[in-house]
Amino acid sequence: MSKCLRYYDVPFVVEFSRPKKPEEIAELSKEEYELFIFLDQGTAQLETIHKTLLAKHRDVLIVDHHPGDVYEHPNLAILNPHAIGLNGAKDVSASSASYALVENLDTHFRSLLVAALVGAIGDRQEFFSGFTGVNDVLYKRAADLGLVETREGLRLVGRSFRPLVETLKLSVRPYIPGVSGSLTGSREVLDEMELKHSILLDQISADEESALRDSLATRAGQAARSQEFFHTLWGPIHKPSSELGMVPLSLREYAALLDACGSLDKPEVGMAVFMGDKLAFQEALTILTSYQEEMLRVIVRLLEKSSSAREYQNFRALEGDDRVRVSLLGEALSLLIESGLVPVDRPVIVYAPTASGEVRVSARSTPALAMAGVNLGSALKACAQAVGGVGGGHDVAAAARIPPQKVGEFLAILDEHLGGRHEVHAAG
Ligand SMILES: [Mn+2]
Repeated sequence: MSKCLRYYDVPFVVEFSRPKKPEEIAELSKEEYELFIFLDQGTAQLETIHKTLLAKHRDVLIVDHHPGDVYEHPNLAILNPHAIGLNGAKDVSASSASYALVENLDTHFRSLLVAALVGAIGDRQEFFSGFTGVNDVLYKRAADLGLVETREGLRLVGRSFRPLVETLKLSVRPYIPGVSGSLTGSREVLDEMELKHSILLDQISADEESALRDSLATRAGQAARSQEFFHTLWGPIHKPSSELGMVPLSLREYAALLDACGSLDKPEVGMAVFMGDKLAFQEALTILTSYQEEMLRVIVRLLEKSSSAREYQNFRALEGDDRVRVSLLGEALSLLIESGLVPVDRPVIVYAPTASGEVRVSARSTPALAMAGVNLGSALKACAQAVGGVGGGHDVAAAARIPPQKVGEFLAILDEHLGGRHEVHAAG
């Protein structure tokens, strides 16, 4: 969207935020801008946007892929896949939707297909079987235009820019037991295969790469002998035909780079990379390393906690703590699931106190559970509201913030809600 505005010489200001709260949107209405664009949010906030911005006849554009009721208003343009019968949770990310919009303005924006797919991958919309829906259309278009090339391989971060021993040691997707976080373990794997520690993953032969895959899988042991682990470790690697920085990255690595910048409160660095800033690229790579190191600490902490996971009839709950960065717990849970280290026969949640005195809840399930009717977004929204908190999100990934004294009550209500007994009432 920024590239589009810049191309047409439209001055603009970008602000990165979580979905805005009502009072923050009210604050926004004091700004003198002619147009407000909400990306990857806005649908769930439409009522507030209506009362504040639209009521003052300010122009609003919403490009979003979260579910919610939409309606027409003379000052509002909204593009949301859910409003036209598509599934925003798996077929369209906010970046795919933004891309669709700018491509309709001018086909020269087609080079941005790469950015659209990075967004879809970052939103975990690339499945074992590939992309679906709009994302699949965009992927095929990118491949046809020669913008992206795909081959099978190890889907680790750092293929072209880190010594292989570091690539292994820093791997969080998947988390490889005995290797991730362990320099000794990573060295042993390479020594057994007589591979140099300093070689790049991009430099080894295809045979060596599949042998490395097998030895990583063996080392990871029983816990990682799952479909999830295998497909997270090995699969299609998409490489763009032109690079944004000094080293070639796969689309998945770009997604990891952006996610790292966002998670460590430097989203503007990730954006600068995509706007073509080469200096920012170097900084982003450094942030990526810090992020992976931090994520390893969170994962290890969560793994320690997973032995004491509480089993409810309709979900499993891990209690985190504030010894690690609480904002990374949801992503850590996703990574543990993808690494086959947390079973997903039912949804899993993790909760922990935040610095602001609330309890943050992150919930994850699978497309299979979503197909069976489990909707975490609506469940967390209803159950958080029932205890005086806020929540929402997609069917397979959602989050909530609740008052600390209401945790027990929230968990009980959530169990009832997910069990299909939708009468939400206070416990007791
Ligand atoms: Mn999104």
